[in-house]
Amino acid sequence: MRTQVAIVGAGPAGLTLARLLELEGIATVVLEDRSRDYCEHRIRAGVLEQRTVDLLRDAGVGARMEREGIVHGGIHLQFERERHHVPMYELTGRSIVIYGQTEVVKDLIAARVESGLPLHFEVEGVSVDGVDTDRPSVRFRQDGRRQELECDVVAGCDGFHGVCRPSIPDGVLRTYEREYPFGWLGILAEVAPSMDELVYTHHERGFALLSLRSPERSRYYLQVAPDEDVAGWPDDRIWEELQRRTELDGWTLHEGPIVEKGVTGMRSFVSEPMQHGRLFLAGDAAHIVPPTGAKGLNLAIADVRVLAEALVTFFRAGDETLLRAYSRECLRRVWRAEHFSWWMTSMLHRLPGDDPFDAKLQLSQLRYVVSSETAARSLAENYVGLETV
Ligand code: FAS
Ligand code: PHB
Repeated sequence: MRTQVAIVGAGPAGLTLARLLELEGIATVVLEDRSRDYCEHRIRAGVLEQRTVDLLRDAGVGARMEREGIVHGGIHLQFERERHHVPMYELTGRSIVIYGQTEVVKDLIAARVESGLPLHFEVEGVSVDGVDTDRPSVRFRQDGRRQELECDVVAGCDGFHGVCRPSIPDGVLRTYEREYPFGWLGILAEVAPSMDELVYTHHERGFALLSLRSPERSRYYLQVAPDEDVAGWPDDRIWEELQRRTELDGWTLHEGPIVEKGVTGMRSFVSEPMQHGRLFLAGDAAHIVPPTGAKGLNLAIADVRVLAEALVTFFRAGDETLLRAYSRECLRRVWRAEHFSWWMTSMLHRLPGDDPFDAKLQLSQLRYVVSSETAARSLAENYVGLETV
């Protein structure tokens, strides 16, 4: 087998890169170790920046997103039993769109299948070789048969636990990491959302987030211990805790059947550089952010926007200038998102030790954000996504 770009991973990064290169006539093969059903139903992100929405629409995969996506012009911050609106559209001229990552992945897979281009699910034993040469290759097994995919470039879009980053020789990468002493218990409930826009809540019992997936389906989160056992959280306990953390005079949190629940840990992580020889890392394969800033998915798309442009120049004109600058170009945006995600996380979560000084600082920061247009605009422009960084 031979192609121009071997893409490892069929998440948002890999599938979007495949689509962008398809539109430029560059040959790709996508290799994914899980099933199509798994990829299309793994519940993750829910917030798309305007830049992401524009890219997906311009790439011809945004029709259903335009129909079903829900446009929001702001978010709410709640603390000390007060709920304050941050009018992001008013402050920045940009909105966000609520459209689940599962739906983005379904749309991208459907487009790939419709184009009839190679997308192999349930491959096994993927390994990357020869990235220090100009003829790298990816080995894998499918249906028990060993295969070797020769290519010019490998795109490592295989997430935090993938094989591409570890295939870079020791001593090349510098990593930066912070694990948080808490995680999120997320639920998907068959009940209409009880709020018009997302509500981020600071509470002495812990953080809570009220989000949604559609007018009929709510997506809510509770701060829990990083190793919390979801078995200890029957539905009535989840609703009781959500009620306590988000209570507000004159407002009701409506309950309904919980159809999915799970606990996810939180970390900040960056691996530099995001490239080595003919291997280029994109998305969670290179960096992780705590989901408080709703950046993970958007950052993955931002990476492959840069990578696609660099690969087009390389294959069209044999010019490697943009490819050599790929990591430097991406890392400015990555670190801006890392800082913003850390800042939102530190401001809103109950910190270990319950130091009253920490809580006072958090409340002062929140009060400042909702009372100063300058502070609110700073939060808003980071949240909706910066055009330039
Ligand atoms: P992904 O991890 O999505 O995709 C990588 C793909 O590579 C996967 O399909 C995987 O199966 C495949 N793969 C891995 N190893 C492979 C191998 N050896 N061979 C072939 N394929 C391989 N972000 C937000 O903005 N908001 C959120 O609320 C949010 N919640 C999250 C919850 C969880 C549990 C997790 C893990 C992440 C969450 N994120 C959230 C972040 C998430 O949305 C990521 O940023 C986003 O999926 C990044 O996309 P990719 O880089 O494509 O990586
Ligand atoms: C979600 O809807 O899943 C979501 C929204 C905002 C976040 C994180 C997750 O910051």
